[in-house]
Amino acid sequence: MRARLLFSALGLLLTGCDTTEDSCELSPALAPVRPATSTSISASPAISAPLPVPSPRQLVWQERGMLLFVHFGMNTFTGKEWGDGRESPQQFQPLGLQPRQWVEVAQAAGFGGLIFTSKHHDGFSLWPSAYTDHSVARSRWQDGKGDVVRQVTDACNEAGLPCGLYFPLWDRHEPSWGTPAYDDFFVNQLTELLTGYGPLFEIWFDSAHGENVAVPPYDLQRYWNTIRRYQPEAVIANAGPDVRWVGNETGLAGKTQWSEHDGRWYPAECDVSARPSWFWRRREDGRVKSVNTLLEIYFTSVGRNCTLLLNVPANARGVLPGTDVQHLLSLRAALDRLFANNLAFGRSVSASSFRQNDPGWRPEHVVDEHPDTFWTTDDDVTTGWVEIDVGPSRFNVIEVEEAIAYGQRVEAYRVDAWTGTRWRTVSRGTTIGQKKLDRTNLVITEKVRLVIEKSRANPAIRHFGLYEGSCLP
Ligand code: FUL
Repeated sequence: MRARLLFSALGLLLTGCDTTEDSCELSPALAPVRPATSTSISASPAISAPLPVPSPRQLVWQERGMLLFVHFGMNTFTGKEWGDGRESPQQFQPLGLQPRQWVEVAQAAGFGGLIFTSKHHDGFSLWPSAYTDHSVARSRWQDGKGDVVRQVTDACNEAGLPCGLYFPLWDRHEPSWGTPAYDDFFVNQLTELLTGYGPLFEIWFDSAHGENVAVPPYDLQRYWNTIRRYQPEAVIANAGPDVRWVGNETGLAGKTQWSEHDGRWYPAECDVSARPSWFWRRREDGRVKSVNTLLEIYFTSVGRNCTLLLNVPANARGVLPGTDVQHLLSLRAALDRLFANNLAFGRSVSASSFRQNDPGWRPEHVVDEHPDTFWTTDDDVTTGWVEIDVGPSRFNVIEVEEAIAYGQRVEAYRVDAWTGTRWRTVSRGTTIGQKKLDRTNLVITEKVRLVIEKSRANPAIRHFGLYEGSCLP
């Protein structure tokens, strides 16, 4: 009910997924109807991990699924994407800043956290930094006494929504940029943010620079040490050791997607804007990505072992614009509807084998909806199958998850459906990881099997789901 109440509180009428591009209706769904999970099931026993594994902070981060990115700052008022740092602080004048609305929308739409631009390349700091003359303290907004970072972090903390901060390496206002003194400036500002605003779950370093800009030798290790010192639970993304950029800004991960990278655990994040630009521009109010496009992005990011960082900019009033909000809530409704009924949940299961014949690793764990139980085989067994008797069923979406706490193992898999006389392959793929979503033609069957064809170590599968979606991109 919570999602519904918030919809009406936000004064939104959700009648369709998109009046312009989408062909099928998406009315708001109730909160997801997940099958009840048995609390009596305890976690599967640990297994050895001969591969790189996530740190605790990375593991928590990879469970977050979707994150809301909010771009807001000087560019919101100048209409630029990259300010040059010579903008007058007087131009920053939000008339009705409401970070609580951002947080309500993020929670209603099911985001696992919010990341906010504490400053952008123009260097205009949205908190009253003691280390620059280019900040909200020099604006007329709230007589120069305002602090946007405070308002955003407070709103998140009050609502229990994890908050992260975007922070660029390239500061076009700061005179010391490009000299060794810049590292001190950078660490000083970073320390203000890390120590003054409560817990932060992610620091998003933007390493973008203009085309002809000579990138100076930033002391990244010192920046990382500062974050570890003051916010040890925060992941450091992009120019950082915990989270890597997927390599484009379109929300598109490769079909083969390893969280292991260069011999270490380094999962990918897909950042993409719901609009053509990262910052709000009135002329783009009619160019918000359709719900179908957002759903497609969900499949190609979250559904390919990545975290999705989806940007919705706040407008010049300081609120998330109505169309964008409507699309986010409709996306949530579409996801809730699609994943409400796992046809494999609780069904009877058999497997080629399971580890030491110990029930802690039995194949039923792939359909128990318990995040900490999994099916695995003996150490030397790197292929195998799990068969699920689903009863008369129709599906067109397959969801598979590995127990990534023990590394990412599977290199090739397929899903077969029983035709009545033989197995027919309905989907095949390479990597699985945190989550893999495959779309298929409508499959009508009574039995399904997940076949692990190749794995770097004994496979460890924690979840298998089958769903029927009527409105898939
Ligand atoms: C890029 C920036 O240059 C864009 O303006 C935006 O902030 C995006 C998220 O990262 O690299």
